[in-house]
Amino acid sequence: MSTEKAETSGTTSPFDVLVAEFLAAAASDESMPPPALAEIAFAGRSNVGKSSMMNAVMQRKGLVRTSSTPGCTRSVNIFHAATRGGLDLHLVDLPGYGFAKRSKKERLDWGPLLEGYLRRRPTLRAVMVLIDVRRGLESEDEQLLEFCEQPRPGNAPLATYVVATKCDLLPKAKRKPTLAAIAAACGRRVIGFSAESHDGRLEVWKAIDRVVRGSEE
Ligand SMILES: Nc1nc2c(ncn2[C@@H]2O[C@H](COP(=O)(O)OP(=O)(O)OP(=O)(O)O)[C@@H](O)[C@H]2O)c(=O)[nH]1
Ligand SMILES: [Mg+2]
Repeated sequence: MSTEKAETSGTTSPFDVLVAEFLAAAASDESMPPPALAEIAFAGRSNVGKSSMMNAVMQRKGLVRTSSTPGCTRSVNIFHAATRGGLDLHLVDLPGYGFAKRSKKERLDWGPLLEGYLRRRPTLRAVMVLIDVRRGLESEDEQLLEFCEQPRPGNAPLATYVVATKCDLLPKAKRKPTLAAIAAACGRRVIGFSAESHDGRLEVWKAIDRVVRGSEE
């Protein structure tokens, strides 16, 4: 199990991540570790920046494997994180969708893994749906949001958040209007994020905090 040293900025925050470690990788329902702590999952199109966002959220470089080639994350990867403010939870990296170059067999194998995890994981509380700020919400993202918002028989409903990643790739002056346009188009609040600058990290942790402490409205 790898526990890396936190990147610290000098000042302390309740959302400093004091513990961040890999817990388990599951390629099927059967190999999923037993449910324990509350889980927050990161989902979205291949290459959108799910694994990079998790490293930024956990203040670790290279704990979660990332790649410039789409299709990097191929199983449900569960990490344990504990914050200075007392949150103790799992962050879950999911394989991306919309990657046409995968073999047909792989595509067929991953659908049920993702859907099964989202539907049946009793400890799953929220899904962060990541979109590329330059592309906005695409039909597969909308389908995923709809899927996550359907009732989960026997399990608590999921909170969903739309996170627009790679905001650093937009000129500064375009960030606010672009986020506002995406929010207006999908009728939801959108959190802007950058794994490069860590912009949006606090907002993400505040959302996670509300969900995990049960004060989600
Ligand atoms: N400029 C910039 N690049 C980013 C950002 N987030 C991710 N990237 C880059 O985008 C590529 C994909 O990042 P990953 O985090 O591996 O993406 P992923 O969504 O986990 O991809 P899959 O596991 O293939 O589904 C890498 O080259 C990252 O360095 C960001 O906020 N800004
Ligand atoms: Mg990944």
